[in-house]
Amino acid sequence: MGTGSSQSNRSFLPFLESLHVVLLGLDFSGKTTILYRLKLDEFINAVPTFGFNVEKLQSRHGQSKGARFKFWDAGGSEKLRPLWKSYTRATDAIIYVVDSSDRERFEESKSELMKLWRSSQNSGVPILIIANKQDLREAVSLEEIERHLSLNELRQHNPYQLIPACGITGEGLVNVMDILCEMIDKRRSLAKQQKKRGR
Ligand SMILES: Nc1nc2c(ncn2[C@@H]2O[C@H](COP(=O)(O)OP(=O)(O)OP(=O)(O)O)[C@@H](O)[C@H]2O)c(=O)[nH]1
Ligand SMILES: [Mg+2]
Repeated sequence: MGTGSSQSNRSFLPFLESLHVVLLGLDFSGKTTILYRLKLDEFINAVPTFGFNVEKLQSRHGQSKGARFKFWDAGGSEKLRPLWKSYTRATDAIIYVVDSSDRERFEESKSELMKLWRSSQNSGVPILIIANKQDLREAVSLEEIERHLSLNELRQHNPYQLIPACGITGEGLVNVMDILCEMIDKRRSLAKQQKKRGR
């Protein structure tokens, strides 16, 4: 939980099924740019998403090598946000993208993130927060993002990690699939233990 990237030395056997991941965040935060950077390892000049993009991805390196994912990238404009609920139903993880340079909308971004963690269907779902656009001069630090989004409150509801990134160059995104696998694996192990104890 908290900031930082994957520290574990453990190697993940690829999950048998394809993992369901949803990319959410305000419009213009960089979700679609990140999706295609992860899939193609190149910069795609994205246009605003009216609806959603769905892509199959496979981890090519690290502890998660071989793991398969289905990424749902939902449009973030205000009109489309009510649809986010339908993408997060039974998701394995959420990636929440924040434009680190958009100070004027931190409050709005926090409020959308809060709705996610307050929704019972997202209870315990791991959230990877990407502080995107770190290449911009106006970008704020991770500590500031943590404060502006009240991540100390999120900690009480969902496991999360916060990482800095640049969707244009791909900097910071190399470990994304490792981090997702580690968080998903942790959640499943915890659920198994709780089930055992309940017997
Ligand atoms: N400088 C900079 N620009 C970025 C970065 N990531 C994305 N962008 C730009 O930000 C703009 C919005 O990116 P999108 O990927 O379309 O954003 P989105 O979150 O998918 O937006 P919606 O589909 O409207 O929800 C584009 O012009 C991208 O090129 C980044 O890390 N740095
Ligand atoms: Mg988009």
